Amino acid sequence: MEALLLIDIQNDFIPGGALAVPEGDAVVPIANALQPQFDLVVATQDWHPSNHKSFASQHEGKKLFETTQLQGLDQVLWPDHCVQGTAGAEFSPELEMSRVEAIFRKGTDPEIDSYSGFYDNGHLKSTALAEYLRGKGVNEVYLVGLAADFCVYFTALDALKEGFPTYFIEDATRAISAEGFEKAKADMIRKGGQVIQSAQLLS
Ligand code: VGL
Ligand code: ZN
Repeated sequence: MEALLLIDIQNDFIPGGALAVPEGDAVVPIANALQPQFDLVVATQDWHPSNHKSFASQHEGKKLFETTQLQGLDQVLWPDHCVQGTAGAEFSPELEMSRVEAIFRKGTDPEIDSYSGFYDNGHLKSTALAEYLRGKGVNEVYLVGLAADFCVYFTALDALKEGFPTYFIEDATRAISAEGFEKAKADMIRKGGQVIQSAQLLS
């Protein structure tokens, strides 16, 4: 049983959005084309309250993209993004949603960020995505979406920790930073993740 996880394919991560990932829109047609190849399709949704502490706007005197400490963890301060109920938090209107069986929301606790679809950044609270996937009989996880160097990367690391063979579909992701992505990719491979291209699945 193979699951495709659509990570944070939301308007705010697409050009024109509040935290636009360069070429983020390019992942949508690939994510759509891949879906029929999978037994199960699940999406994650970054879903922050407007006072989320990952927002630079919540820290007086701090600049966008500066790193600070939150709950004892390094925290990049982002522009306000994916605020609950706003258009920016919605999935891309071009994303096929008819086969998405479940949506896992994350980042709802204002005190801690949550890049992975499985846990918050401190691994304090689970979304139960791992249990859901096991309950569905999933034994391989494939990842697409945004951003390659943050939420897709951290979701991949947790999928590996949870024991799922994990495939990162590189051309169906885009990164915030090219440099950050190279490090993330090397780390993921070192930890047993497989980096593949969508063409290996589409034929
Ligand atoms: C993300 C930064 C902040 C992501 C979410 O989806 O990669 N990045 N929140
Ligand atoms: Zn976020």
